[in-house]
Amino acid sequence: IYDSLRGRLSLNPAQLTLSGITQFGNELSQAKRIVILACGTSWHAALWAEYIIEELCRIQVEVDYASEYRYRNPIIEKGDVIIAISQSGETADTLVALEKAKQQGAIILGVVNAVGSSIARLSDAGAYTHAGPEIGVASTKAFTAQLTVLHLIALKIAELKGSITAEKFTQQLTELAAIPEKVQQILSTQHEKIKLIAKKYKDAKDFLFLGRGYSFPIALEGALKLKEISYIHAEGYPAAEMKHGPIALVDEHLPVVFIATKDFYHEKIMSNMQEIRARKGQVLAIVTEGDELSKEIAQDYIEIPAADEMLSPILSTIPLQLLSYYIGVELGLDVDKPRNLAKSVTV
Ligand code: F1P
Repeated sequence: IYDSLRGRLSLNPAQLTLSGITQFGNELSQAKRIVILACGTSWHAALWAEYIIEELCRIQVEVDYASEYRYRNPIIEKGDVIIAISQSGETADTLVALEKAKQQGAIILGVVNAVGSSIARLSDAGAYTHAGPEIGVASTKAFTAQLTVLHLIALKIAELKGSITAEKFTQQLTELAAIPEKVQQILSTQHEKIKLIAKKYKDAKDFLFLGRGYSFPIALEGALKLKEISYIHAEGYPAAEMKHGPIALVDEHLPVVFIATKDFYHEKIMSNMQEIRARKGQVLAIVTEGDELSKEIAQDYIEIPAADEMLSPILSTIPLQLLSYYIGVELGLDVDKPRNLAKSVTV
């Protein structure tokens, strides 16, 4: 993960060429709407990109499961741009959805890992994530690479559109360039702790993952990784939705994983954690280093370095992936080849 991120980050804004994207610079900067299509983990990257593109570029974004899009009668209008996200580049649902959008005249930009794959070939242009092959079936480093590349694309569109200042552009690139070092820090300082936490929670039958704003898609991804690798039932929700139903699930047997890093929503997340504690749920929180208050509320916590609130989700993903991995190992499962899952779903 570290190398894949480090390889392509530069502090020099002039080097943010993204030629595949700039080729359609006019279409993108004038787009009325961007529709992002993907499945599984890639769909979570799409959801995160919705928040980032709307924030930085002020363009309306719609995110859809390719597996649904292909079966409905979607509306594509002149001025819409489609972004397809796929690790394998071979996911049949995504391919069929893109063929459908293409027939309606949409421009397709691919954010794909596998060079020369079917989705890459079908796309008019795009940006490869170049994360290297995933060794296991479940998407992990491809996901953090997707977030990185989608952030770069959002910055490029924002630059072309003039929707952010030069200072903001440079600040975001600088923050992004600092991410690999912080990932490395998490890997070297939190590893052992995550193993112990995995041992403690391995027998839980259900998990809830909660996050707000930019961290909400990460809560969904944390839950999916646990299902895929450890076969434990898990649900991800926006933390604010908890009171609209999922709170009924909370008792002393339910671990609730919070992405509780310091951001705009932090106060609210802390009160959500207290609500869970008050109902005897077990709180495991991903917190920003040195955030003593959050550490006090949670029974267990994993610390990650402070980062820009848009980019901190890249960091919180790492401990969640490790948590699923170590729970799977504790349960004696083959974490690289989970049952029933295929590396690329081609049917
Ligand atoms: C989509 C996906 C993966 C998942 C599994 C099945 O793949 O749902 O996210 O981990 O491998 O396929 P892709 O289109 O990103 O290759």
